[in-house]
Formats: sequence, C-alpha cells, structure tokens
Amino acid sequence: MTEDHIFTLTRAERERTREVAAALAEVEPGLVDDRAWLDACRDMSQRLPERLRRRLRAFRHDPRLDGMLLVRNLPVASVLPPTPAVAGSVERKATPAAGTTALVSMQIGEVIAYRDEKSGALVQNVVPVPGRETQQSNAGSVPLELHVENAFHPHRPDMVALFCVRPDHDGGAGLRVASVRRAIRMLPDDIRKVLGEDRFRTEVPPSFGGGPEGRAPRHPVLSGDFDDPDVRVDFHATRLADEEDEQAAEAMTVLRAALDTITRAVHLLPGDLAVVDNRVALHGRTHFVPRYDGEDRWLHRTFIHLDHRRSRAMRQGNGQVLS
Ligand SMILES: O=C(O)CCC(=O)C(=O)O
Ligand SMILES: [Fe+2]
Repeated sequence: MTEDHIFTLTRAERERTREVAAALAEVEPGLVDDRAWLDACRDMSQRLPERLRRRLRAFRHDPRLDGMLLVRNLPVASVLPPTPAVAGSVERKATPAAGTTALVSMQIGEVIAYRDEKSGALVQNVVPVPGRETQQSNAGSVPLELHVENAFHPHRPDMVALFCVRPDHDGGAGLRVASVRRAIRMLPDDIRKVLGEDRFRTEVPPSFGGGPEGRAPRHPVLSGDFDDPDVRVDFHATRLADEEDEQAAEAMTVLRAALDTITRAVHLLPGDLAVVDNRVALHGRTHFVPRYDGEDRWLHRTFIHLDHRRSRAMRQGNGQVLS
C-alpha cells in the first residue's frame, strides 16, 4: 500500500507548532472546555504551519482511499506526568499536548463531545484501565473490534483525531484503520445492495440511555453513492434487524472479510496524530499488554464535526457538547 496518508512535519514546522501550542497553553483560564479558550484555539489554529493547514484542508475535502491522515512529528513534551489509569479519564487542563490536539482538530472543523460520554470533555484520554482489559472500549487491551465511532448516534463524529502522547511498552499496540473506499471494490453488487438497506441496528450504550436490545432504529450499513458510500457499522454493536435475515448476515460477513484484508495497523509514536474520517473508515486496535506503571500507552482523542449547525438542536447555548 502507498504511504500517501502520511504527512511529516519538518523540524521547523514542529517548532512552529510548539510555539503556537505554548501560546495557547497560556490563554486563560487554561481549561480546554472553556468557551474563551476554545475561541482562542480556533483562532490560533490559523497560525499552524501553512503546509499542514493546506494538507488538513485537502483531507477535509477528500480523505483519499485510506480515509485517514497520519500527521507525524508534532511536538511532544520531554517530561510527562504518569499515564492516567482511571476510567473516563479526560484532559481538562489546557496542556500543550491537549492544545496541539485541539489546534489540529479545530483547523479541520469543530471539536464536539457528548454529554453522556466521558462527562462531555472535549479532549479525552485513551488509556488502558486496570480491570477493564477485556472490555470493548478504549479502556481495554484485548483487540478492539473495527467500528465507526458512535455508530448508533445520528450525529456521530465526522472525524476522530487520536494524538499519541506516550506509546505502549512493547510497540505492539496498533491503531487499526480500514477504509470502505478500499473494501468496496471487493464487494459484489448484490452484497452492496443488501448493505444499503435498513436491515441493521446498532445498540445504544447504556450511558446514552440505551434500552432493551433490538429497540435501536434500523439503518443501512452503506449509504450514499453506490461506488463510494459512507459506512455505518460497529462489529461489536451492530446486529441484524431481523435475526433470521440470512442475506444480511452473509453481507456482514463478506464486508468484514473484505475490511480485514485491507486493514492497516499503525503503531502510533509520540507526536503522531491520526485523523480518521468516520464516514468512510472504521478503526479499532490490536491487543497489547498494559503494565499500569504510569508509563502505559496514552492518546488524546477529539471528535470533529464539519457542519456544526446540523447538531444545533442538541447543543445547549450553542456550545460544543451534544446532549
Ligand atoms: O486505542 C486506539 O488506538 C483506538 C481506540 C478507539 O477506538 C477510540 O478511542 O475511539
Ligand atoms: Fe473508537
């Protein structure tokens, strides 16, 4: 596979970004979820290196075949606090790393969060949590199934950004990314047709008020253009709307097999920020072994909407948080 999903900052560009992030870290009140700080972040994102801004703009227009952009060589601090190891960990403080994540995200669109997830914080921590190893969530360390982020949600993120602050110990953790743009070529027309019908449901997690199984609305897995569709599926949470629907079951199996053959695993290094287009690509994670010694894998995550107005009815006071 080609490497045209990778964009590497030069040393000068990295230092420029470090300056912008440092200036943003000084903005009062130094809290990510504060409106004045976010206004400054949106504004200061215009000071990111021009070549990076151009690449982000191009990615927003067309996420290419991979549906992912991997920005490398962003600035990271030489000294870091221990990796948090608690469930629901978020980054409220406007550290340079949180700022860098928010700056890049705000240059793409609007950073958003959900009141019912990670307490509505805009920059969240993706860290392994003791006792949650086998959970299908970002706190786990068993393989995390390929998924569209918040596939159940009518206003799921358009993009997901993951910034690596600290890698895992053994270099085994891989962010898995699979684009439907690559997989579609392997799907026969009759399979695509079934995937394009309302024959699926995605469970709503209890934190979002999910009711008894089967109540979630029916939806298609593929929608839009027949040859370049959007995808909506979570291989852990999406079920057949009708359990007996053998054609739909077969279509899911074929889709999954196709995605498996084109999935990339990216081992994120400190200073790497992956932007996944959540409309055309799924993501997941390979298995890794946490040690809970303060040095575990640590990512900052943001969700991005490209059309903020569309979710206005769910955002109190025209803020960033959907409820
Ligand atoms: O840990 C990862 O690399 C990805 C986890 C994930 O799916 C997420 O945080 O949304
Ligand atoms: Fe995810």
